[in-house]
Amino acid sequence: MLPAKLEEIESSALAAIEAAAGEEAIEQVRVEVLGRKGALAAISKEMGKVPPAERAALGKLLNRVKEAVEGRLAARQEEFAARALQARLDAEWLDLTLPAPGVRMGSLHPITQIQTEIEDLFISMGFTVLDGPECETEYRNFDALNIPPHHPARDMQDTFWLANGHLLRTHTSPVQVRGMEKLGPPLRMIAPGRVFRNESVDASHEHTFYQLEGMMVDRDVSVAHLLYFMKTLLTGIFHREVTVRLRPGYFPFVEPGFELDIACLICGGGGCPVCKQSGWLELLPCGLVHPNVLRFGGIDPEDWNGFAFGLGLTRLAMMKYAIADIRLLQSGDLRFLRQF
Ligand code: 2NL
Repeated sequence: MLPAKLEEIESSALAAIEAAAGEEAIEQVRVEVLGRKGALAAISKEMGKVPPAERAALGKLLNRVKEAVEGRLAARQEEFAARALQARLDAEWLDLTLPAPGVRMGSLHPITQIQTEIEDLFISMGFTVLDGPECETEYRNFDALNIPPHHPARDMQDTFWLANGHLLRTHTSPVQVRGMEKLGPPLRMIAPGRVFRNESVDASHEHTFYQLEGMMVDRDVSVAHLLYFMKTLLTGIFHREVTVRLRPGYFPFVEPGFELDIACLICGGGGCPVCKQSGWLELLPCGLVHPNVLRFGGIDPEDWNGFAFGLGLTRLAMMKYAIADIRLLQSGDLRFLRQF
């Protein structure tokens, strides 16, 4: 009778182990079958009543059942442990060959790119790159440039005046005035930087924009020198030969003064909306430095003369990259900036 009971315990224990859904269910089977008050312990207690002749065989059977159940328990336990490990591996799986997410290379602002390119070109021709304050005196921004006291540029409408009587520079010319004072003749310098005009902002006007001015002072500088450097500058900017024309232009700080136009880059001179059908783009005001300006800079115009020019970096960036709205350049909008 006991052997049959043992067989019954074994088969129901093995069935329970197979059916167990997890480690807890298995532990329950272990307690019920192998535990101190379990089914096999109960059988052991009854061993005393078994006739001695059958006792050895029964003991053997008991051990076999015990080992069989223990063996299956251990195997199932391992299976559950392996399954749990696999689930964790699946959950934590990483493809280490993927590029790291969210890492994006930054880039220089389009105006900075153009500025750096032009700086490198002038450095290669012996020019010094100068920097100066954005807040300037009326003297350096206007008087020293031969701009008369009642010139419209000095008007409240055009200039940001500060409470202390100083102003936000309206061009980078004051940096060049400082350059003349500091370097003395002969000199070659450029002054790139941020300038300010008191203007209503729209798609083509900003109160803040970028300019690059340049000047060379030496003995017997002529319009031929000016033209040579301007053509070299334009070839450097556009990476090709450009056709230029000079028109007279008036600026108080140069005499003679010129407007340098280039043949339209879009239509090549035939006429299109970009050049307003004229075939020409106004690009580079320039001229020979006015003797008064040299004098204000501490340079004797009897011994020295020079040329100067002003280049709108903001306008150049808009032309180069076909940017329709000037406000994009200072918007900080990453959708715009990531294109460069
Ligand atoms: C402009 C102005 C020009 C200059 C700027 C200059 C500076 C000194 C002396 C003489 Cl210190 N000239 N600068 C010369 C010619 C034209 O352009 O508003 N350009 C966008």
